[in-house]
Amino acid sequence: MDPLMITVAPVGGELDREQQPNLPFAPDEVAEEVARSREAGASVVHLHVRDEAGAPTQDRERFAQVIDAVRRAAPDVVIQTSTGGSVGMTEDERSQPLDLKPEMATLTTGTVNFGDAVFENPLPLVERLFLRMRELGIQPEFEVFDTGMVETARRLMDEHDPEPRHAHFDLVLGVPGGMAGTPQAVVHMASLLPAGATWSATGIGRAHLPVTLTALALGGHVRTGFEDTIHYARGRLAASNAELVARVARIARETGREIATPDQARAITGVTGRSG
Ligand code: KMH
Ligand code: ZN
Repeated sequence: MDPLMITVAPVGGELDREQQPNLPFAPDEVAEEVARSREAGASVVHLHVRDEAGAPTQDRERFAQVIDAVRRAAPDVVIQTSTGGSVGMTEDERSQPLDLKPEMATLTTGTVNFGDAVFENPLPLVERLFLRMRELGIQPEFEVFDTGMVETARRLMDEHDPEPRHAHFDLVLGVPGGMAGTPQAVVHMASLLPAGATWSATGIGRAHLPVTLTALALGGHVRTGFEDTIHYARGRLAASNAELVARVARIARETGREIATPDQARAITGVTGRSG
């Protein structure tokens, strides 16, 4: 089994401080959460950013500030920027952080209901984001919320990659409107991935632990953090992102699984070089 890659998603694009008072907004706050998560075992950070008022933004300059701060606080962590942003953002808004050439970026390969909203990812938009990532040497993490999104990722690679390339997926399960966050759903999704692909899993809200534990049992990787769950346990908010990361690392070590370093995470996911 590969060592366990833990991705921390410390900010998210949808939450506010009424839901989670410790949500980091300012660049230094985000950087501190990433550094503590890195110490606790995270090797990758999935980044969203907020403006001065704490509102979600995909602004390029704001991303540059946050990435700078993260680089100072946790120099070796793999930085993965979001292209999903928040529901309702335009393609132009969402694609801005790609200009900074992060090592990785997320790419959701289809549209999904997202609570009462719709996370819109029409195929032409997905294809444009994919091609831009290929052009800039950014490794996509395919965020798949249902089985059709796996097929679309496969099709994009088949159509556009002259040579087979490594594919890395994140199974995002438990979003209201998407696939259920059950062990059975993790097993089924993992069974559909292209041969040789690597994957992590993200359980949203109350699906967090069932999805996390199933991913660990199957030898997959794990994402955690406030974006995915604001709670540590039922009725108890998580104190920090690092607390959530530390729990995953602890369970993994208890079961004999090593924790990946950032360079091991680069090798696992097919990141080819540090550029961002
Ligand atoms: N905020 C969600 C609608 C991503 O970062 O690529 C989209 C999301 C996925 O968080
Ligand atoms: Zn995200």
